[in-house]
Amino acid sequence: MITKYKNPILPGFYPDPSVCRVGDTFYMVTSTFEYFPGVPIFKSKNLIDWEQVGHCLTRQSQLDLINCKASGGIYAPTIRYHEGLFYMVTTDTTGIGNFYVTAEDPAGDWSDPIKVPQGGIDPSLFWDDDGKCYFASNYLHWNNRQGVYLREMNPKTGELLGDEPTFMWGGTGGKYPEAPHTYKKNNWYYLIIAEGGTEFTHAVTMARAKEITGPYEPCPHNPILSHRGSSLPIQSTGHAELFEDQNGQWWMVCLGVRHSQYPFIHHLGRETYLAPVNWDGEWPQIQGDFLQLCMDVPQLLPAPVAKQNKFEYTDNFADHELDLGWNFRRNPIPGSWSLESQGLRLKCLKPALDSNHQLSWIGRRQQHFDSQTEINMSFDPKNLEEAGLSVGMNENHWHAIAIHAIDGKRFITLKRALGSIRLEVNSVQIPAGGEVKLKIISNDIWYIFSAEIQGKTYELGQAEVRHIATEVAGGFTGVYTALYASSNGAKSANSALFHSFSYKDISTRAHDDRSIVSMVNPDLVATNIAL
Ligand code: 6LW
Repeated sequence: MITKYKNPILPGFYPDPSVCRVGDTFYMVTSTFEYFPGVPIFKSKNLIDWEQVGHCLTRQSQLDLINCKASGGIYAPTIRYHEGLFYMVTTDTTGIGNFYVTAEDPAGDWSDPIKVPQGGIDPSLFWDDDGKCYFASNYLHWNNRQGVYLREMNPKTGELLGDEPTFMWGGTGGKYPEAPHTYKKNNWYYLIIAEGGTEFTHAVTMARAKEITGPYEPCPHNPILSHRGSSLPIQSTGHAELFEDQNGQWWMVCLGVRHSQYPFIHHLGRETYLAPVNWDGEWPQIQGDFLQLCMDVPQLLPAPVAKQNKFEYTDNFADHELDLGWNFRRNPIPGSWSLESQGLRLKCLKPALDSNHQLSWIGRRQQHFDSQTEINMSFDPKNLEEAGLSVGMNENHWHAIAIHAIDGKRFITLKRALGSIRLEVNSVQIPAGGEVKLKIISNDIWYIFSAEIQGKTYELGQAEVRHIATEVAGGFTGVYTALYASSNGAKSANSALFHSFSYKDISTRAHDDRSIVSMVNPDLVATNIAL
């Protein structure tokens, strides 16, 4: 029987996935750049439904992002399990460089960072059968040879052994040979890497050797995965991890992006995709050669698959802890936010929404093209204070509905940042006091903004998705919708209270991942995944 599942398995900004398996449970981590806490960790029994169990970097002593610019901070992590301990190795590109943390329980707490004194990015660990542990990272410039470099490492201390790193492989000629992972199969050491850059020309290539130090011979059918030059709905596929399930079936996770418009843009971020992999004896092959939004699999793992996650979310902030899907941009200032009986309180801190300092800002990833975000909040602004709901890529590319004051009266304004341009698009006076509902509706081209107070709706206008997309804003991340409060540089003891947040998938068209199965072929609903 053919079973189907939907890609991406993690929609929205979840790039550079890495997976390890312990028994019948899979664990996955992804990159987080300037966002805190760093490196979410998910677990799954069936590879389709992933439950976030925590973050690997939850303390400022592990991750200091205070001066981190957009798309700095944490690059690609690798997760491994060895003799009772989980290891997560990554690079803090604006901090301590390559390091790893360990935990017995993946939900945490994770250890303080152990620095590894080898440069480059995309670090990876590999334990050989003789117990030796190896650290590999990619260097763009080392002895004039770009590629993956390997060194034996003491996993208790991070100390590197031997005189200098060994060059493993530089790929097939694409730029940025990176994202190395090493596996051992049938007495061969297989090295998988990404090359071509994380854009349209991204590709996954492989090589193998009889000794871990090489010489490595390339796979005769490289790249083993690339969507370059194709018109497939998923593009930029690369940065892959291979792993075997408990039944001997191999799988790949990798990043990819979904575009809209022409020329193409993407704003949801680099997402996590899954593909079954077959070995022709010698080399791995992606089933069907390419990643699809809806994949056929001979067999899914037997864990119950009730309903593939729609990634919708409602929060009344009634729990004592923040849901794991919320992120801060840079480390939050202690005491600047709190959960109270009536909701989430954010203090009006001096930094404005376009500041690259620590903000009073808390956001969640936009995960669908067609979405609706709604919040209820109370805020009584004075002077320069403002608070509201934003949707954006980084400090210089966002749209926001701001509640603020002019001459002691309360206003709502649709504001925008487009590079160095700041715009106030539409401003309306609203009654003083009372709860305000703010709403953002999106499709692949527009965001539409409105507010409601005392039963009256205020249409605030619309703004282009393109203006906050990666192709305009730059970087490696994806769009967040966020709650924020600021005093725009003035002294303030004021705060905003957010009572509720809701995010829904409202897709009605085939381009959106979560609707594609029922839109394209209603028969598929009858598979053993209840969609
Ligand atoms: C990451 C590199 C990459 O370190 O992008 O797409 C970089 N691949 O491997 C940032 O995510």
